[in-house]
Amino acid sequence: MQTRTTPIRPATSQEAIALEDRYGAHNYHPIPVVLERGEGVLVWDMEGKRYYDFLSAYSAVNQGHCHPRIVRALQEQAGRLTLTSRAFHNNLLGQYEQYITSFFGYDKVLPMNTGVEGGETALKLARRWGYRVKGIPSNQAKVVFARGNFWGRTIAAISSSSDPDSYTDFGPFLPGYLTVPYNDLSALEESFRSDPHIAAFMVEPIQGEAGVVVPDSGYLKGIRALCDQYRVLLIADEVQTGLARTGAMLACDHEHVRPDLLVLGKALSGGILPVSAVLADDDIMLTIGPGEHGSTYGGNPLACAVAMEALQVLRDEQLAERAAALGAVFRKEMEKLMTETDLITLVRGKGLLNAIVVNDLPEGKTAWNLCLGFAERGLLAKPTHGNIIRFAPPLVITESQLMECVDIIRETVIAHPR
Ligand code: IF1
Repeated sequence: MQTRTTPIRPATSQEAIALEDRYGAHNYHPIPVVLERGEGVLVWDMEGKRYYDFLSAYSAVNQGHCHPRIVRALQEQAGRLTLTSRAFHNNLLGQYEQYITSFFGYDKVLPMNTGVEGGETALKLARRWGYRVKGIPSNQAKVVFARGNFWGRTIAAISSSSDPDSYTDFGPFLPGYLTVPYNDLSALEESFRSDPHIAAFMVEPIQGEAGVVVPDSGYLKGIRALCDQYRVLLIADEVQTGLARTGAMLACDHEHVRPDLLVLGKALSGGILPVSAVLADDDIMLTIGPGEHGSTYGGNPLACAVAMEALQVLRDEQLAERAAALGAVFRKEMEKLMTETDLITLVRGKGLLNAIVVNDLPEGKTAWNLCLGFAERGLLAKPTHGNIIRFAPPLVITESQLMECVDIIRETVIAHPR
């Protein structure tokens, strides 16, 4: 007979970690902190210790943890109607679609849930457009990616990855992909000239997981020009860089570049539930007809209510402007710190998406140990590739809070044994 079990409620962080270790897949290696509450830029662990969140769930919490307006939108809708599937209409989907397409200036939106579903949707739209508009022979469409990309964990996503941790022993991989070095326009043009069947180039305006790699100014404009010249669609993966994070509503805005397909996710819901979206004009979007793509939760009324409020908060609280101003302050402070220690060899970023490169090998432990030190002093961050630490607080952070965090970073770095 099945023994009735009720959830075992851990009393301490240690007990919570033990439960995860025993009963959960080991597909992450988190900083050993167990969070149970969040508000704005602050989070608290199970023992009540307070931290500044300097990761923002990889830029999904740009509006701050549990933003009251977004939570209220969730609560009001959750008691009314949460999911209908797309077998029927719902009263919020059209309102949301009009709102988000006018917000970003596109004809239409295809609503999905996770960022990688957004990327896959953009890939399918680009291939469809390639066959039905550009006239690429059936099943011969290519898509170009930049090396160092990260757009999720599905087989289609890792098939474009240059990171062995992402793709090793998950093959065979998706065909029809070409890769070029990031931030290299001549290599990109070379790939466009090498194959007449290229449908699209998918790229992050700043490479997040690669370690906040900011390309030369003019790179995005150069991509746009090459895509126009060779009739290749530009897919901008703004899942991490979008929604005010880099000091503009979109990272593409810094160079006034309009992608053909715009992929959004993460902060599109303010970190409340998975919401993603692909925006495009009719000549691309209408290549997919009824019943040819979708998902159970895509465009659900709960997501629509939350996403509309999350977008409005970005505007009302001028979070892009804040990110631009405070990001400049943060990088200046990090550059000052760089003169006080040889532990940091580089500071880079845009807006409040920044990173420091630590003076150690990628397989070294310095970055990890610094993050443990930050946590002890009340700041949460995590290394990306080995020796790079990403700093990305919620965009609602105040200047005095930011300076408190700069002090925590400085204290930890200076105190670190050399
Ligand atoms: C994990 C990384 C960041 C993304 C970009 C699409 C997606 C992501 C530019 C897919 C997702 C997440 C995935 C998450 C950790 C985090 C991450 F470290 F994995 F690489 F942010 F840099 N495009 N990034 O950054 O969105 O399907 O996850 O909603 O997998 O651990 P998703």
